[in-house]
Amino acid sequence: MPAYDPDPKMKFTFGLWTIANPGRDPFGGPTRETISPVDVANILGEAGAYGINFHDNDLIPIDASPAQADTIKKDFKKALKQNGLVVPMATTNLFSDPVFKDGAFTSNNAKIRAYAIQKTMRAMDLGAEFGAKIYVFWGGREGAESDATKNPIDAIKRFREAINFLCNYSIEQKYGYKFAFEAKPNEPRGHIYFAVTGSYLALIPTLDYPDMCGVNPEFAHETMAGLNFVHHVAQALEMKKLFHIDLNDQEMGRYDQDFRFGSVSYKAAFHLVKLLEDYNYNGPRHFDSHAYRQSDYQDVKEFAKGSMRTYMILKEKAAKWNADKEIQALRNEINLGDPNLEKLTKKYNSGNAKKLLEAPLDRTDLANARLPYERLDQLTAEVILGTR
Ligand code: GCO
Ligand code: MN
Ligand code: MN
Repeated sequence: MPAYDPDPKMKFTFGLWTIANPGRDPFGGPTRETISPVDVANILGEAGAYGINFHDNDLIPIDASPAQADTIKKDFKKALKQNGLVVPMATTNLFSDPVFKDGAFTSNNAKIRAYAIQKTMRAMDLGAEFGAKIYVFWGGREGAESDATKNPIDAIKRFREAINFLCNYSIEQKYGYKFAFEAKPNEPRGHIYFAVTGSYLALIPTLDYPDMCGVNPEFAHETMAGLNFVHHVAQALEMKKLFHIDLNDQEMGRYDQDFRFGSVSYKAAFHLVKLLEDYNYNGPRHFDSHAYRQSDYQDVKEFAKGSMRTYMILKEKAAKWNADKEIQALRNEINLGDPNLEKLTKKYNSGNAKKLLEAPLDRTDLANARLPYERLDQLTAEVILGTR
């Protein structure tokens, strides 16, 4: 029986904000006591994680004095070292403070937009101090409840301008950051701009430094909107734009639940892990999820261990699926090649077009090809359920 221990090569990370989440929700206050960044490092060290990510204010409270900030940083660095943890990603809190109530980079107020950029520059300095190489942008407050309040075209232009500015800052400071944009359809705003991962994939080629920029899709976010998360990740992977990923779980059509990875949709989680492993994704696998509000910190540690363990189990299942003779035979049966036709359609030229128009393709005949998808899906289910 394999141990399913977290493999450092998987780069399993958690957020300071996730492990230290005290169980607050919109209807009730904290159910767990407040813990420090050092406590989080100790929990994650014991759980066997690879790293910790943070927003600027997860580590340094927004109103901390420079002396307090120094002490916090010193203590946290020590705890990271003791627990063998790294900080691969950093980000900015551009959503909690009332100043961002109507957006940060897309605010209607030029001073607030400038403040958001300034706060991000400082947060980038902080991340770099801890060795972070990925910088996440989640525009939690970039949106609107009423389109009477903000021009959505201006919002796109303002967002682009801020990112171009910050790319230049990173380059000038030699931070070597890769930027990763995280989409979400709504919550906390009624509507958030750049609602799905594909929105950012479309924005990136319009930026000044498209090579520096990619995406950080989150399982819960496309799923909330009833979309297929795996397909969004596939598009990012195919475009070589998957710089980071937020793993969690979510029921469709609900609020942003941020459940433990693999706790709801085993099948979607399986296909996601299989996609990441088949295509050798080698960025961090970040769990952006929260333990149940009922849990104490001992149970939060179980939540962290469980997230990584489920990934390792599904990784093994994906390898089983790939090695399964019957599954592979079915895959060969349904993927019908035709070297001559494929050569014709690979590249357009008038000769190929003429040949294609003349090709004898009988639709009634073609429709008769067998597609035993019930069998294939059942075999997939059995691999996941452990009977194969
Ligand atoms: C959410 C978001 C956030 C971001 C985080 C990093 O669940 O609403 O995913 O957790 O990922 O703020 O930018
Ligand atoms: Mn989320
Ligand atoms: Mn997230």
